[in-house]
Amino acid sequence: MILSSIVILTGAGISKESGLDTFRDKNGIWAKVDHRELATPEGFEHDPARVHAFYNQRRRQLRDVQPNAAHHALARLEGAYKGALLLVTQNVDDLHESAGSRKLIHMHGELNAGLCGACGQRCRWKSDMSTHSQCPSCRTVGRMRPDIVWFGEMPYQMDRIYRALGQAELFIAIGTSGNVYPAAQFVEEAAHAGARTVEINLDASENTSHFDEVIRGPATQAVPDFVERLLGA
Ligand code: BV8
Repeated sequence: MILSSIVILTGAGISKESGLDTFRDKNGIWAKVDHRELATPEGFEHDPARVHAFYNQRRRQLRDVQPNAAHHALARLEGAYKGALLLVTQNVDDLHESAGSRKLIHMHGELNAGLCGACGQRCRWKSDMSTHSQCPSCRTVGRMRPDIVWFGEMPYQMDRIYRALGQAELFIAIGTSGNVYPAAQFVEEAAHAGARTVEINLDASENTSHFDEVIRGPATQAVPDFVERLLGA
């Protein structure tokens, strides 16, 4: 049997049960702060110290959280699945790689990475960052920023993602509200290419109606069940 190629998109909901906040749930991150002040280049330009503090707090939090059963199930799927598989995450946490996922794209960047505004080099960054931080490549001081894709910026590896969506026979979206573009459009790209589309989410998302199958429930239960179903097929 020709094994299908799978594209998986995850959002903040897959990390919720590991203790990380989502964005648009009632007590989500954007309910407390305005994303235009903290997750845009203009916001960083206007008050870099405040934006650094926001990301430093979230980067520090990664030391205290662990991947959950949903992250581990996706890593297991990658290891056991003989067909092509690509995991695209909107999340900036490191829980997928901690669970063992390797065929992974962080389309919105990563908390554990820095980007130099002077030389454009990206680097691993696990400690606090400030307006006094120095770029390890060009040594410039004061031009480091979190390697996070902010609103109005182009997400990473879009060509590779669209190529995978164009060849997908199965597209699964997990823990995302379908509010943010271009990620929210991936289900339509995959469907257009003939993929079967499945949404695994706690609540209805903005684009639930685009999916062939909808599985309602917490990721730590629904994702391992779905992976067993897929591997057992
Ligand atoms: C771009 C980094 C173009 C920051 C993020 C009007 C219409 C259409 C588009 C736009 C528009 N105006 C502006 C735009 C473009 C904009 C956009 O989409 N805005 C939205 C608000 C309308 N998009 C952009 O700017 C993007 N770039 O378009 O560039 C371009 C073109 C050419 C040249 C240059 C540029 C860039 C967007 C990236 C922004 N950065 N993150 C940070 O993390 O600090 S976005 C941010 O939202 C996060 O990355 C997050 O991942 C993403 C999406 O959120 P979700 O992951 O879905 O999380 P959310 O809380 O929303 O939902 C969680 C879900 O989980 C819920 O449904 C809940 O029910 C579920 N859940 C909860 N618990 C569980 C669960 N599910 C299962 N189990 C559980 N236990």
